[in-house]
Amino acid sequence: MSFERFATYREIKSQPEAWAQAIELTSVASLPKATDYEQVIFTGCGSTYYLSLAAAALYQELTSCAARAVPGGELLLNSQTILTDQRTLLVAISRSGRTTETVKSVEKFKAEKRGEVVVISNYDEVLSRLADVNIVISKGQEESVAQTRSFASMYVAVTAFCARIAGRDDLLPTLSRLPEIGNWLIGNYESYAREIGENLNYDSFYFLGSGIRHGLACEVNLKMKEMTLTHSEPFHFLEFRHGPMSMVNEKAVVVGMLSDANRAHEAKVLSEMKALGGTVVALGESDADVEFRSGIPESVRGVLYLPVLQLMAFYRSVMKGLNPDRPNNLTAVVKLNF
Ligand code: F1P
Repeated sequence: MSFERFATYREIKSQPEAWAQAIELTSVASLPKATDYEQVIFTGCGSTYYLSLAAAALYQELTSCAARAVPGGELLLNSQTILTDQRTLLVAISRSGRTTETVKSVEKFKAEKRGEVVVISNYDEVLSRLADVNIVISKGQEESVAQTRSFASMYVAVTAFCARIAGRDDLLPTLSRLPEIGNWLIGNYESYAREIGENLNYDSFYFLGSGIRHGLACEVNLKMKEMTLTHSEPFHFLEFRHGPMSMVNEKAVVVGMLSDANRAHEAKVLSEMKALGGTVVALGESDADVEFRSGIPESVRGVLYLPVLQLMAFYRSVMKGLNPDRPNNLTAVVKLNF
């Protein structure tokens, strides 16, 4: 039976179209100026908190301005540990635009006149009504509870947002090549993703990513949990040696999201894990199990790590007889009575 019966499969495979819309919309949005703010906060929940982690790291790398990511629930209930009396730009990220913690934390931020709000979403919902700058990537909308196409579309929007606010419009033309490379990656590596995904001898997955890639490692870790109910954890590369590598054995898969800048240190970690019996899956621009061969600058090609790993989780889910569209215990939106 065709895998097309799953919304998750259709959404993963079609995501480059949503990336293109994200680039288009963010390239024309009127954005605030980084220098107008002493503090920049990114916020979201679950997948979109992990997206915020990736976004804050990229924002700081490109602008040299301090940026931080916090869960919506923390910004709502523990804002005294996050906000100062400094002028603050808040970037709120949410697929649905309806998650209670994210909406309520933005309402509170505005009521306290803390600064301006940028919203990046896939639905023009209540969160968008609170936005000073509202970016809605409708082609990222999805049926499946597990975020794949939506996450990637918002991540590409964040990438373009950070490049533009940093005054790096020179990076925008390279961004426009992402969709074609995404389609090539999916075509070229789907069988590889399926081979690893369908191998149920594996019982644990570790996702290693540092710098602007750490938030992405957290996200693919969540995909593996949500879709396959498998033990999975994200780590910064060098951190993995400080205890967690005790878990590596023949049943473990260690996924490395290699950078260019620190490749030697990162590849060393992976080679040590292979020596411990782990199966290594390395992704990077070149010399890797999954090679992007993109020619796109490292700071703006992070989305390329996602499709193959999303497919890996998808195939494992189906092999385990689960439904990737309806993860155990989860709903598409968490609504709370506050
Ligand atoms: C956030 C979220 C997702 C999670 C699940 C429930 O939604 O927590 O991260 O994977 O789908 O909703 P949103 O605010 O991004 O719509």
